[in-house]
Amino acid sequence: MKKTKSSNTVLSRLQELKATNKHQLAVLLDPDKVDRTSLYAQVEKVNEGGADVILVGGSLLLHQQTDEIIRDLKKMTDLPVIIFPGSPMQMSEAADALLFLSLISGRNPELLIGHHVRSAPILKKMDIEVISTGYMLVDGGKPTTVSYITQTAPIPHDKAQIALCTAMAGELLGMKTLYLDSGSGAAWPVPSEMISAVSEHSELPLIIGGGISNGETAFQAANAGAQLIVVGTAFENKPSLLKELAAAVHSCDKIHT
Ligand code: 1GP
Repeated sequence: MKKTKSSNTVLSRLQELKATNKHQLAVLLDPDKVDRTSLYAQVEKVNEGGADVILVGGSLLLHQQTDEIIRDLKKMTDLPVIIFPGSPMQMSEAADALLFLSLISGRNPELLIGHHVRSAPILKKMDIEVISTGYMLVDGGKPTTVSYITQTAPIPHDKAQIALCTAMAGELLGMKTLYLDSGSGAAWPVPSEMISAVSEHSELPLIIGGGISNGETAFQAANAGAQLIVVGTAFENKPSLLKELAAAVHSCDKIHT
């Protein structure tokens, strides 16, 4: 049988990380903030910094350039490129995988199932790995673009039990991974207690992002049980920080072996 990108390569890798207690760092590139002409320099910094994965996505879509950016990216790096879509329009067959996000912490039907109905027929025709993802927004200490755009209340910062029950529901609904996000530029990252509560009671690989701005917060997320740590704003502000973040995330592998 012809091996295609729909062969679950990215999901298998995340599951393997969970099974072996390993951790990876993802850099989030927002197509609205990436200039195609300076992309090469950015990707060099990602490669040099020791990141393992590139996520592409953003809550707004000011410029229709997701597909062009991803095609360019795939020529510049061997790292897996995963779409983290802020809207159903953000898709590209050139990517390795797409996180098919259902905002399970919210009660906005469009973001639970509506967008999915519109994008499913297109995705079914594409040669792309689609990963069903329970997306959970967690209070990051200030309003973020994602909380405003989605018009949903995030899970309170100190309510790990709500996050845990939501994660359990996502798992029982058949989702394959969970993304806990305190939103881009959050003042507080997702708390370690919440990450460990979800990680200990769920078989699903965990993606954590929002407000991770230094080695210490990256380490805490990985050490609490996240497999993939996502960094956007910190990389945009200071690309040289990436080495510290990657070292912090990868140092957890040694602790857990
Ligand atoms: C946001 O998880 C991402 O959806 C990344 O957040 O920009 O704060 O790193 P930051």
